[in-house]
Amino acid sequence: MSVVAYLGLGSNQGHRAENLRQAIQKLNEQPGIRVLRASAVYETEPFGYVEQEAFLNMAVAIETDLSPEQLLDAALSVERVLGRVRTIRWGPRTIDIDLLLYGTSSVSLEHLVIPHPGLSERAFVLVPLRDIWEGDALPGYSQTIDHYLSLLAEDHKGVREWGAINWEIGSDPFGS
Ligand code: GSY
Repeated sequence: MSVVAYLGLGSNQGHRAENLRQAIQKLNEQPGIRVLRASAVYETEPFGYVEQEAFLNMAVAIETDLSPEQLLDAALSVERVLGRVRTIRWGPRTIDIDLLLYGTSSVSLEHLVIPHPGLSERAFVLVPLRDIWEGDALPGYSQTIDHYLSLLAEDHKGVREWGAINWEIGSDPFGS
């Protein structure tokens, strides 16, 4: 049985747009994953550890036959292929792939929690997700994306639309 899941992607090292584009392509090449929709790309101020470069963030909707843990393994393998090295916990990264939502399911394991905890407090996740979310209240949360965004103070938003990635034909319109 297939499920629609939502992933958050981020990059603040190297060729950020190219990292995002390759991540989407490689996710789409994984057995049991089909990318359905992609949000716009947003440039976002770093959250948590602020002494690092700005991120590019986006979100994708996928259709998947994989279980949540298999999906996590697939996301981690795409991160590895794209050269992600885990050094400092909140530190810079070539690519980060977060499992945000998996249908309406909740998962609570030591290494995997879905819906993603902190989702409702992070504009860099909520704004891209709003582009592609087909629903009302977020599963596991009682309210809509707009509601949670309205609770974030202006100076905690730090999210600017940056462009779009044409991941389907594999081109890079930015060259930066
Ligand atoms: O949680 C994902 C990695 N990450 C990000 C991010 O993707 N975007 C922004 N703006 N800040 C972040 N801090 C971390 S950690």
